[in-house]
Amino acid sequence: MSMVKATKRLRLVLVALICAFALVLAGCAAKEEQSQPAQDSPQATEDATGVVAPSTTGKLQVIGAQLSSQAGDPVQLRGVSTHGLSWFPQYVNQEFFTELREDWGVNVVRLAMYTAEYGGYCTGGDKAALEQLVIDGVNYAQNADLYAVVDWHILSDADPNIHITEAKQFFEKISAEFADKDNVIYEICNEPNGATTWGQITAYAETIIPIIRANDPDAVIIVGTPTWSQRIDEAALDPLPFENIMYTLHFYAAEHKQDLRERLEATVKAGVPVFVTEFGITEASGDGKIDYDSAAAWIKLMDELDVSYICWNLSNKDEASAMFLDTCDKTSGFTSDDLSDEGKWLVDTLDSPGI
Ligand code: IDC
Repeated sequence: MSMVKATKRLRLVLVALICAFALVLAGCAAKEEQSQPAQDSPQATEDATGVVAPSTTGKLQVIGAQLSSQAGDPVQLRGVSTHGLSWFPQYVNQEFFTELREDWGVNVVRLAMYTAEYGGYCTGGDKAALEQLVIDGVNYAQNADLYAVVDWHILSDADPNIHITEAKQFFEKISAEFADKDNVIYEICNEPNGATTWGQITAYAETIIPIIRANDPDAVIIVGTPTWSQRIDEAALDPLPFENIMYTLHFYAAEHKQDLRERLEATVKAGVPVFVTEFGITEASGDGKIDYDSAAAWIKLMDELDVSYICWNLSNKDEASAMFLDTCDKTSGFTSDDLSDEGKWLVDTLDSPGI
């Protein structure tokens, strides 16, 4: 080999080495950048499954309109609601709640305890059994790293004052039970309706909230609004005089559309904290057709506003809002073949990691 050729080859080898070294350095820098958490983003509190959870966000608080972690970072909860606990108690089990967290990627479960319908707490239902289901549900949720919403599910009893005596007893007992837990959120009246005014709801809330706060001084408490929890605007005009309060908005996407979305947007942008503790993508009956376009518009808006939301319902009832097919009698270990159209839509929407 000539001297010139050898020098050229040496130069080429050197250049290649320098390039390789530069590439390695650039790679390291990029990796370092990726591993830096985005300081001011809510993503900073996400864990390995990609959603925020009690173990990383701790006891929740409300800052302005925003549900927030113990440290003050914005938190969005996304999850599922049971059907009535008297109707479908079987889905309250540890295996399934763990699966909800790990495979479905949710971070909140709502425990819907009807007060007046079928086996209702205030209309002859088994109070002790229902309380135990709520306690079990909160414990399973805690073990699975989920927040739990304890839902006093008024419906045909349109005014929460109708059963205020039972509500006082229930919330006193249950908040004493949960006083040391960081994963509990109280929803004190699902859907006031009929002629019930915000003033009547306020009177009820001003009785119940201090009872909960006596045991659990900072708990987040969610308050239903008139007209099946659609009139968050009325709550906004006359907010409750307590910290860590949120107001309920519910929608069923095939019936409730742009005007209600505009109400949500205006209310949240005005600084009022709203939590969508129940929604479906069907008609308001919980059955009928699904409206995927309206559902997509709702999800987009709630995600943009960082509003938390919980989908109705965990059951295999023969209705379109049930997550499971009526032919499926499993209580855990679900696969996508077990899901209804709404169930499939939900796991797609949540980008669920394991189902
Ligand atoms: C529905 C259930 C249905 C049950 C009925 C009882 O899906 O199986 O028979 O309650 O009245 C709500 C309520 C919620 C309703 C749901 C669908 O909070 O209890 O569940 N819905 O109708 N508000 C708007 C819709």
